[in-house]
Amino acid sequence: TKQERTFIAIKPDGVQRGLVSEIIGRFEKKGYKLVGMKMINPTKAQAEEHYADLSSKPFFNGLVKYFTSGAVVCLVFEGKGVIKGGRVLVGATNPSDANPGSIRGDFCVDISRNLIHGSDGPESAKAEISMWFKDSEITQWNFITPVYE
Ligand code: YYY
Ligand code: MG
Repeated sequence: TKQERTFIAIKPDGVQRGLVSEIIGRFEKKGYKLVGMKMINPTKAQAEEHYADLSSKPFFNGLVKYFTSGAVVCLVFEGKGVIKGGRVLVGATNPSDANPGSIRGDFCVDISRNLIHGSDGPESAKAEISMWFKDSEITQWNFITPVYE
């Protein structure tokens, strides 16, 4: 069976605070398969495209400025229910509402510096993966003993 995929990005504050390994580790240890990974400095155009659905929001310009303020780690994880399950690992958008045990719940306090992005559904996952990754940048490998069918 073809497994579901999601796009995860560690935003500039996550990189600057040394949380890259912590964040990737949580997804790995859950049992999701890391199939795409790269570090980039997003352009303004990329940030605006990635957050296009929020362009009318009052926080949009600040969001684009934040996302382009440093290095971002772009990740693709694969696995059973990874889109929804990834959002659970990420936690609520506002860190004040994010449960302890989630990444936002454990490591941040401000909605405008909330460390991490995760796709919110199948359509956005598909669009975001193809926006940030070429097909040739997605790797092929298999678990010897799968954690799911
Ligand atoms: O998917 P998620 O990141 O949890 O939230 P979105 O509603 O897609 O908003 C994207 C991004 O925008 C959010 O992570 C922080 C920022 N933001 C904000 O700064 N202020 C808000 N009131 C809502 C969202
Ligand atoms: Mg979102």
